[in-house]
Amino acid sequence: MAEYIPNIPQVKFEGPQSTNPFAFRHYNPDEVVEGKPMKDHFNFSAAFWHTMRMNGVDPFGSATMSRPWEGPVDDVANAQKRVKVFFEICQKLQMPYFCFHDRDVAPEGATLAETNKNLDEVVKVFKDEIARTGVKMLWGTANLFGNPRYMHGAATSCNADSFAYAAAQVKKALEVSLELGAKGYTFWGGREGYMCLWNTNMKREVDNLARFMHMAVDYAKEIGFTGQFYFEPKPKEPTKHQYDFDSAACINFLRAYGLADKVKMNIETNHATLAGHTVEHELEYCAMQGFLGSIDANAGDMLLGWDTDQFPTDIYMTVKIMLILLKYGGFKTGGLNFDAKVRRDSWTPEDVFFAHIGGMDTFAKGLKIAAQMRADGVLDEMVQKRYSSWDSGIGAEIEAGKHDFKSLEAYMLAKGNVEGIVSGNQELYENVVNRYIF
Ligand code: XUL
Ligand code: CO
Repeated sequence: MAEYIPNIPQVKFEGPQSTNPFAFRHYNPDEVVEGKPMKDHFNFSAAFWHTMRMNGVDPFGSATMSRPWEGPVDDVANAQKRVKVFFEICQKLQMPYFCFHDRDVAPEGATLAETNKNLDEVVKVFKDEIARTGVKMLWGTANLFGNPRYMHGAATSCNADSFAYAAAQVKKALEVSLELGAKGYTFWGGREGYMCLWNTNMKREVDNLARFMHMAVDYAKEIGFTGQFYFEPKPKEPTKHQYDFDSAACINFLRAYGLADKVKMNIETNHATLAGHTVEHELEYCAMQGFLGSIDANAGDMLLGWDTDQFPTDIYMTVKIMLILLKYGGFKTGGLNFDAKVRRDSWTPEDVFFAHIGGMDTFAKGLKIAAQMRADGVLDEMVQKRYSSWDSGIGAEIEAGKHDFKSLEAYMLAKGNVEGIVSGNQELYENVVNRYIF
């Protein structure tokens, strides 16, 4: 089969000593860690919207990216060719999964019917490429934010027609996800939020968002789509306040509206930091309540207050993520989707490869470090000791439900004061972690 980017080689594992920029130094897909091959710990996925559609436009300048395969017009034929290039990239990167929004992959037509027809034509190519390469769809989603019809939001719009159009779009996106064998479907709020509370009926908007998600869940059931639904939090951008602010807000929403058993969370690092959290905070919060579904792997820039969607290269971050994933038994349906883009001045196709290789390698090394830390059990032991007052005596009695305020007052009156307070040893913990990292 003819290659579209013949100058870029197949990326392979060459080991930590390799200096080949097109090789993995740590990501060795079949290497077994904690009883399963590395590749199954990650379920790495490429995001079509960034990998294939980001052209470098920003508010200050025009497109910069060189993408030699792109034709002069964005028609269906060009979109179909782009899909083939995408699968070549996935194959060369040993990327097992991909994700896309409906509008990433096919151009909009003059009517909804025409747009759906365009999508069908491109989906045919996806189907062939999936069969040819074995690269699979992690989750599908719909772009309910780009078109001006969604300027006030989609499911939370003040305009009922916008809601109806969005419903039609998600209906189609679910059918496509089913046809392509996607393992999930993600709701990201797009413009589901507000710019100004004066003009906003918050209750009506949030009620309608729940109504919308119920319709999606019901339709998935009707057509036999059994993929996992995910809700992806983001506190701000494009609106000043998104309703899916963070996992605590999202999980509360899912519980309040009867969606808790239908939808899990998709956590994105850069969204976590925009919310004033860390990704590990968000992951732990979801996981401890049984809502951890999938991860959008990227990183923000702490000096910039927006969603920079950079590739993850911070080993501390990947160690923390992998520790949580390992602790909770890993992904069931989700994966690590690189919702990340190269910088505007990293304009060559090669840069797309360097970016993904760096992300995959940083996670692979993070996994190995996390597994070693777990095998040695040092941190666990230290934390367990810190909480040991709960393992026997009064602590064990409280946790067994044997006490109330009156009995605890009696206990403290007899004892006089608190005993056994130990140091937090934060600096020691940090040194222990560093022992594994360098
Ligand atoms: C936007 C974002 C989206 C979702 C899918 O910030 O993260 O790309 O991941 O709609
Ligand atoms: Co995302």
